[in-house]
Amino acid sequence: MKGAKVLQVGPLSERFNRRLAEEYGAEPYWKQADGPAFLAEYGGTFEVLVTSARFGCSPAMLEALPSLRAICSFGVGYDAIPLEAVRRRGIPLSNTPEVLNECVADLAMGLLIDGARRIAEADRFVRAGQWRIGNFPLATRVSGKRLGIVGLGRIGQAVARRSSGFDMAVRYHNRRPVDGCSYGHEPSLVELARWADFLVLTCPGGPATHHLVDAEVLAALGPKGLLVNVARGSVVDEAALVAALADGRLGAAALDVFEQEPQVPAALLEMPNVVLLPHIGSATGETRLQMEELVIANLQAFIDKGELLTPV
Ligand code: 8YV
Repeated sequence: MKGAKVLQVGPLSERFNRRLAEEYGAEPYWKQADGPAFLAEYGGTFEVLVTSARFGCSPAMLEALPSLRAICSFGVGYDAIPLEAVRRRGIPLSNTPEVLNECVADLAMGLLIDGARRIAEADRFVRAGQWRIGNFPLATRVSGKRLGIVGLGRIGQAVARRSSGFDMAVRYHNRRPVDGCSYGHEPSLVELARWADFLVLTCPGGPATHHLVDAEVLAALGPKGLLVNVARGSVVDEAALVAALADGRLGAAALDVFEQEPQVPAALLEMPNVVLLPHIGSATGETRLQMEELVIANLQAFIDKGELLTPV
């Protein structure tokens, strides 16, 4: 595998782009003026693809890489990679699990507190000089409330751990109960939403969870409920979310992810009871560095031993 030809789909940090180019000779796909023509000419030479949760790999790109032997992706989610075709061709795929759990869970709690206590809205209130005119309206208590978690995986469990500091009751919705888990498993997402004050989404994206949170779930969460999404925009029916917020069937939403990033529905921009973030769950200097190191460790392990370190 020495000198494996590496193709990098999209730009990551400047530091990481440089490292991949200098140490692995990675070819920057995004810099090609005509991507498909480039793949038609050179696609057959690449053996390893470096990509990310954001850039993924289109089915057409996969097809244009007939010599591909491994994919190393930056990020934990791999819903932007055509998994079935990858598996069919026996191409191993690595992601960057674990290292981002704490930062994504921290952000979920931040969004939850912001959504309930209206922190960003109160900040806008002060900046607009409105404090001199009157008091900011009352918000919603965080401590002691009911937290519903959709997808109690590694990140969901990190959110649950944090919530104990706020004396919250926790229940979760997964397809199957998690072994040895003391939180209550709720097989019906609608029932979980009905029970919860705050519903936090930490499940994977992809076809299995597409529009899992629909109009019925949002109505069950209710006019006092708060939806927090740090998972994928695709998990929520965004049109139904906008409608539920617009007519008060849902209380509030705090969102780090959207269906068509970086597009955010215009209606949400106008709503005071909505917190909007630009997909920054894992975006801290510390975590992004660890994610880069884990991509490199996978790449190097594949070059040295033909095996990935954290295959999915
Ligand atoms: C991305 C993410 O890695 O890990 C994931 O699944 O969504 C993020 O951490 C980041 O946006 C780069 O694609």
